[in-house]
Amino acid sequence: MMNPSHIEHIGIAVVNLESAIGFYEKVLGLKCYKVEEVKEQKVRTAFIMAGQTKIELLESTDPEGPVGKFIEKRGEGIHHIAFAVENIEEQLSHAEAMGVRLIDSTPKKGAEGLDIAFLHPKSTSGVLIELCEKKI
Ligand code: CMX
Repeated sequence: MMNPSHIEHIGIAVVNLESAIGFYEKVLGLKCYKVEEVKEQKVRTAFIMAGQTKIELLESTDPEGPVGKFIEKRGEGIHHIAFAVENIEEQLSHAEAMGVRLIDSTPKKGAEGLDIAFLHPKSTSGVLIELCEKKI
């Protein structure tokens, strides 16, 4: 079993990072604590904490990247849910053995230094799921 300890973040695809940050800061009164580009994923990300829950805003840096294609097909909105796990490589093997289609068979480096890997939404009732692990 994967037994995730918590939802690490909720990813939201946006067209314009600065204007989306404006909504969260000026309307909701939350604070964006970091903006980071993740070149490998072709996104710029902004992080906001709402209590213990992290929101990751995602702006595409390339129309052919995953978030660019998502926005073109579906528009802005919730893009993925990320679960914090331990031993991410073992969790990927477990998921594959359970018949889940993996997007990443080995972890990649994501924002905030996390090791990340995605499960395909066609195997997960339509929700793109990210596994992530903070390795020390
Ligand atoms: N949530 C739910 N469904 C999604 C989806 C998402 N985020 N993205 C695509 N899909 C759906 C598509 O709508 C499509 O469904 P239909 O066939 O019913 O139309 C299906 O999945 C497959 O789509 P596709 O067009 O064949 O494939 P794409 O080229 O759109 O790629 C995916 C889809 C999920 C494989 C790709 O987006 C991917 O590799 N994602 C993982 C990486 C990523 O999202 N990185 C950005 C975040 C990085 C970070 O958090 O740091």
